[in-house]
Amino acid sequence: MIPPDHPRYRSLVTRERLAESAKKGIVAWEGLTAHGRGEAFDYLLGEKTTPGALLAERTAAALLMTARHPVISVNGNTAALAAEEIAALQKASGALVEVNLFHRTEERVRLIEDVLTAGGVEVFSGTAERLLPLSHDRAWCRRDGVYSADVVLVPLEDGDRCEALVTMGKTVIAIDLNPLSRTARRSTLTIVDELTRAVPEITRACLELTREECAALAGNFDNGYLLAEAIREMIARLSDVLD
Ligand code: PTJ
Repeated sequence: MIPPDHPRYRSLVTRERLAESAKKGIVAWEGLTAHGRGEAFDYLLGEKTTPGALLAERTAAALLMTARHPVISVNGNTAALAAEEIAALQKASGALVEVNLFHRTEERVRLIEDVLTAGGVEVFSGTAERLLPLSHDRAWCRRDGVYSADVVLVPLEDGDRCEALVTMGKTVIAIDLNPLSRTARRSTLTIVDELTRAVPEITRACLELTREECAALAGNFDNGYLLAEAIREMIARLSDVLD
């Protein structure tokens, strides 16, 4: 039992949720270490959405709203932490939601689809094929899903698939607390924020932005600047601690 008055209550509950999901086979064991890495970077951000992240989230909404065929690609960590938030984003943006895993087994795909469905997501679950130019199992996707998408949102991604998707001409939006990761650097747009803060902000922006605002944001962003802003936030926070 985690007492609600514990100063790290939210963080401890999240860990507990991930550990339980790992025991059920929803989250890969490796997903626990990925979460720990994310938490460390979130400390450096002060565990809050920075102005640069908010701009990236509004830009992500604009890209999803102006897309021909937007797809949200979901893995184990994302399903365990944010199934309901993904359902709300799907409703606001009209994007397809597809499960794509790094540590892929048919059983995990089914378990994760069930978690998403229970959270209110309409899962796109046609037959997967090995369609992406990758030697690992993230190559598996659906022909009418990620494969034919023009914009793909990839929370907690690996750099290889980002690169492959970008090479295929797709706009790739990553959510990654580590602004130095290959994923962050290879994506078209990177949101340096925690998943469960980022997704509701994207949803809010999908519901609020006008058509003109979407066009302006989607047509004019600089990922290098957004990544530099995230690093500047971390440096500023570290400097404050030293002062
Ligand atoms: O479910 P699977 O089989 O597809 O596997 C998923 C994992 C996460 C294990 C797989 O994609 C993986 O190995 O990811 P990486 O390469 O460790 O990258 C995960 C990135 O996400 C790291 O850079 C973390 O900093 C970041 N991250 C972790 N938790 C969060 C996060 N970013 C935002 N919000 C989080 N909650």
